[in-house]
Amino acid sequence: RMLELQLRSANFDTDFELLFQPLVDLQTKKVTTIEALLRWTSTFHGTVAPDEFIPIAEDSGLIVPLGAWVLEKACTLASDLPPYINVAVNLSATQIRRSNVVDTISTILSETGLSPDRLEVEITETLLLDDNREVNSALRQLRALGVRISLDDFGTGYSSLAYLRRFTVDKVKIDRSFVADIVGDPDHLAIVQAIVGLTHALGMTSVAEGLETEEQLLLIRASGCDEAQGYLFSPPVPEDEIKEFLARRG
Ligand code: G
Ligand code: G
Ligand code: MN
Ligand code: NA
Repeated sequence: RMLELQLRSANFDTDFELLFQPLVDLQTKKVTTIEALLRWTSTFHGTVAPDEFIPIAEDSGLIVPLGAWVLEKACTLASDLPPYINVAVNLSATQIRRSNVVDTISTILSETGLSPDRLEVEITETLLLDDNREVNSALRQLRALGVRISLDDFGTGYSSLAYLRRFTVDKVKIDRSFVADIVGDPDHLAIVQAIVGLTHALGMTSVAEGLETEEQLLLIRASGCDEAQGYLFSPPVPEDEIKEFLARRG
């Protein structure tokens, strides 16, 4: 309750910050994409984790204007970066169901001048599961615009191979829980290898999330996975730091 009130009275530009974390191509070692990750510093509660405030923002509908703010910030930054760097933005189910997210996105793309194929929207597999007509149609319209779709935290929900085909996503992000145990647990390595094989068979790009060690990197690279993201490369960092990171090893 208290958090909801604080969230409702928050000033986006002063109370929120967008951090960025790179996704690295495992062959070329170059950054392909930066993912925008939202942070909230509440006047009363201090730093609040997204896992805490995103669900409140969703329930209260505030995720619609807040999500538009995130999209605008992220696309503005990307339009200022080299054209081979994409930007990824997390979309929540509420944004798709309770607003015209396709209109919002196409307006922001034309205002910022960002080419649609440089925007990747990250959705979770639960969103695909409920087989909702609006969601379905919104995703198809986004793809028709040229926007790319990534499936976040893959493997944690009721992942069905059928959904991957039906919705033709562009990228599959393998949940970090599989990556965490990959070194000690042969089952997890087998799962990662299977997901990578599947995404390639379907013409999609695979990403390993939560890479923290060189040992994990070796196994992930050997699995044929295309890209990786994690503290090993960089934690989520502010805009000026991601620009420095890109300048050093774009
Ligand atoms: O930044 P962190 O790794 O702590 O993110 C925790 C969760 O919050 C992740 O599931 C991430 O997808 C989600 N998240 C972060 N930023 C945003 C955002 O701008 N919009 C939405 N909908 N979710 C976000
Ligand atoms: O659900 P989503 O993948 O959007 O959330 C990304 C979350 O993962 C963010 O909260 C981010 O801070 C976190 N994260 C990013 N890299 C790593 C990592 O290497 N290890 C761990 N434990 N968390 C990470
Ligand atoms: Mn994500
Ligand atoms: Na994820």
